[in-house]
Amino acid sequence: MAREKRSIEEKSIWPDARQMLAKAERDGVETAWDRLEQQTPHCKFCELGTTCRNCVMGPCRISDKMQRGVCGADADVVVARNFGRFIAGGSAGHSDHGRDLIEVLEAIVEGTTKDYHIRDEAKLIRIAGEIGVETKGRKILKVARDVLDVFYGDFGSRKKEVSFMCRVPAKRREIWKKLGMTPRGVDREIVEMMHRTHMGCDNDAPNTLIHAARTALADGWAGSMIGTELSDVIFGTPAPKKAKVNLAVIKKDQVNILVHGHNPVVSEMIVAAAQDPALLARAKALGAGGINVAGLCCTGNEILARQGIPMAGNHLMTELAVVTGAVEAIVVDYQCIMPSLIPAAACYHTKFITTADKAKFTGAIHFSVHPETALAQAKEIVGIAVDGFSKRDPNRVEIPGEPVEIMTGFSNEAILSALGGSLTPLLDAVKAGKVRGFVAIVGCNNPKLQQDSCNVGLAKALIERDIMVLVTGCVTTAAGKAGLLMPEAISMAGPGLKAVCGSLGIPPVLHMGSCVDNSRIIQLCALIANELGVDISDLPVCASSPEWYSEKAAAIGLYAVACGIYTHLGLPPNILGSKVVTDLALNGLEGLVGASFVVEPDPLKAAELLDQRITGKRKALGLC
Ligand code: XCC
Ligand code: SF4
Repeated sequence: MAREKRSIEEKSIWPDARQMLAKAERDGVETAWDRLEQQTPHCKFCELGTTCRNCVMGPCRISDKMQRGVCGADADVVVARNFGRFIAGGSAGHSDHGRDLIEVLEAIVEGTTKDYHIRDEAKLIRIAGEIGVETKGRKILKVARDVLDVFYGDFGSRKKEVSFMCRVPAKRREIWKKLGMTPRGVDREIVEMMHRTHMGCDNDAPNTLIHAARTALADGWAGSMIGTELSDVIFGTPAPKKAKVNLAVIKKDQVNILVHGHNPVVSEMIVAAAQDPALLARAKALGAGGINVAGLCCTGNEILARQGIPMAGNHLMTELAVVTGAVEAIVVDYQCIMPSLIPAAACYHTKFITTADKAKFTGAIHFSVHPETALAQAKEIVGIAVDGFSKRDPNRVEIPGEPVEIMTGFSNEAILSALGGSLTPLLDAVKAGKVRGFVAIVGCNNPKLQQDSCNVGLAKALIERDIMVLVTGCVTTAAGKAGLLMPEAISMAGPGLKAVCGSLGIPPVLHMGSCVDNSRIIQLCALIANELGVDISDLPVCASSPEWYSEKAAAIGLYAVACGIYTHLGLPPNILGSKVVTDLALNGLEGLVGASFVVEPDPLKAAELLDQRITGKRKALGLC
């Protein structure tokens, strides 16, 4: 039986999405929601995680009737292997992104690029100090050379542990060591996961899952963390600033360029190129009032947090942004870019431009962007967008509503500086029960759920309970559109959180960046744990990904749990076909790493569960 057709109201909570969904229907543009209807019901075996395609004696499906694949693998082994590869995929995405930043830093050091610079030297020096690179009296480029060599080493297989293990609280390091969970090298853990899940290797589900956690930790404490830290070094560390969000940031009278994907390496260049006087003059000559760059998804988060570039939308808004009919070009790097954007763009005058050799799309205009030539290429790309303005059909343009104002830029450095340089005022507020705890709400949209209903519902329910919320990724846009990212949102918070945020002039929901920037959150947890002399699992801190869809979100969830952070998911991963794996995820991990997953689609029930967890942690710390 096919999934019931949902009304536009049931698809998304947002007026801008609803208006564009109606226009998409009129314009004949198919969206993710339409295709979900076609794809439903999904294959039950795949949903349960009990299909195996790891060799050609199969593919095999495991069920009560057929309890083993041709090789003899049972449901536990098959589910664990599939989940392990899922985690490897997510960890690979974040980490390969991190490596790209090392390569840009290398190009800076070697002088092969003039387009990128070290914008935050102080941060580079701080990082160097942490990872044991000599800084005293040395030129910044020499320090950078050594830092990037250490980071390249973190991807390899010669180390016993990745460099940023130096940030992990001692008790947590011990736990990982005992369990064989210490991440040694990014590529090594991912390769080992592929090896273990080949036929005839790791046939003990819990053992596979321990390695899955190690692979995820290599993402969190190396791949992603290197990505975040070097992005700050190269493009500047985010500081609080105001910006705007939703589809109305697309401007009727301007050339609109949307950047989509994850890495700031290209989007930062597009932002720079859009200020080029010659291109601006060309735009004016064609009757445009200017060149407007706005973000989508995580590369949007990167330039939003650092530069205050407006955010047009999150994952499920990407097709709908094109439906406005006012987008001259959509410029992408990699990850979370729906291939459906090619036919959607083709319905309008929108040019779809790819920039990464590892993420080409059939039918796109491709630029092989490299650090050596990035700005010149970005100017060429912006030029294509500008020229496209004359092809826009004004009769097909419809831009919904008004933009919403947000505050962004809460890096750990920014949070510390808002606190006057020390964590003490925040910890005092936690001890006094004014801020009862923290929940990081992260991740995506998933058309199986009403868009952003859970993301927003959970955030609101938590701040009401004096629990501060940290957001990254696609939850940012959701929180922003709901007005939660402004200091005025304290009116929706409980009395304690209201007082604390009010006196600091900050919102009760803080935007900490993109999905790789979840590394900021685990670093913050480590800082707090170290300050209190406890483990991360002792803190009144939880995580949640209410509307997740991607392999990367699963990797984030797993590294959060492995760090000792109780993690809520709005939808289960495809593991329910194995009792061993499911029990481990929901219960067994608690005994091993001091945290587990909990699955709950209802945001209010989820808030209650997270609140209970935080209450328990506060009690254990002797706080009321
Ligand atoms: Fe992708 Fe990062 Fe998910 Fe958004 S939140 S849909 S992973 S863009 Ni990362
Ligand atoms: Fe089937 Fe085993 Fe091959 Fe998987 S590895 S496809 S379960 S025979």
